[in-house]
Amino acid sequence: MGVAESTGEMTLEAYLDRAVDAWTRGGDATTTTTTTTTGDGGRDGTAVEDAVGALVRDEASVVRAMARACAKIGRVVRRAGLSDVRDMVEGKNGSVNVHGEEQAALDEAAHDACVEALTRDGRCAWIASEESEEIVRGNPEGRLACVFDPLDGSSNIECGVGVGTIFGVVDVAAGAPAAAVYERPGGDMRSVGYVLYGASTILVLSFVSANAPGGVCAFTYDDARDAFVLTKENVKIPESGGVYSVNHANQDKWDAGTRAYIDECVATKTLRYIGSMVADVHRTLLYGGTFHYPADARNGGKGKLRAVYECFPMATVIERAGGMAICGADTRVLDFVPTTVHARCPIHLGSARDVERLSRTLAAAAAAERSTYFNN
Ligand code: AHM
Ligand code: MG
Repeated sequence: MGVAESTGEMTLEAYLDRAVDAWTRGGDATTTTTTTTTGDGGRDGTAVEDAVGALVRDEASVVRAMARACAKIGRVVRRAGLSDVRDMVEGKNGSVNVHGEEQAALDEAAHDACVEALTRDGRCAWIASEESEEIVRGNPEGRLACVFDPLDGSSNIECGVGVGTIFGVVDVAAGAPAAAVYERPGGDMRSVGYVLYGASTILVLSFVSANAPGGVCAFTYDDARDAFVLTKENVKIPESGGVYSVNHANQDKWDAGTRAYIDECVATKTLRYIGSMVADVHRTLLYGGTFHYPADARNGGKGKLRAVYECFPMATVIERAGGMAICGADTRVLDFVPTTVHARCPIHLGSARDVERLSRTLAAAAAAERSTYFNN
């Protein structure tokens, strides 16, 4: 299935140490190989390199903080049926989140766990969450920002379906305003990842340093060691796949191109739709095929999913694994520039050959629509 397995017992901690160390020695921080940049095989110690090195170390620290928060969230999610947690699942906390949805106490607890871990870590200048209207101020001297959806798909939690945390790290200049977190294309994301709380707890991570895109790795949480352990390196999405994933109930609200592509999928592929983005995208990453949340007639034709902390990290993982992610016929998700931190964008992602075909279908439908318009 296009995945290089590596069952070494390396923990996330050790992986990040190795990555930082490899960068310091002059290599791609996300692999074990190093490249020589100076006569003695190390960095040349310029001020610029020192600054980048500090950023790489800070970034590793932010990823560690998110992983710690996710381990905590995973332990709570796993106990979802037990009385104390059930009260959090069922108990709406009386407030409504920024999207007008009733906010469950569990979403809020997951948000708090992430904010607390990042605040304690102290490397982030800004912290943006699906569950917070405002972007949270961190350390004003920090150069990084972390964006996340603390508990995506939480409406599925009572039936035991996989839910997840999605996150991304961006580099903001020291002293930059909160808007620096989102007024930029999705392609600016550095480290990205998600944690799937499913049959096991899986962290999928692409750690970036020195602005070189890292490979995609998967870690499985080991309760006994309270650690994420590296279980797959260099994950690659298959070039095409036999599965498509979309909420068919919305089909009458899609544009003609999306309908045409999905009609083709109905005839040639198998449908799998959990309704939980992390679980649906994780399956797509491993088995290939496509996942869609298209623009539809609701939400001003923008789709449902949020650009900054849902679509961008997921699109980045998929692209770094060799796949594609588009908003429309010829627009990459990672070229989209949001105007608010909670902006929505349409998303189609998955195997490169399948998404290319979709892109051609969308373009053909748009051209047909234009010619009908001009001929009438
Ligand atoms: P949430 O952020 O409120 O949990 O909503 C996001 C979820 C995604 O996980 C999933 O892809 C999508 O909503 C499913 O939406 P729908 O029920 O409209 O198919
Ligand atoms: Mg969400």
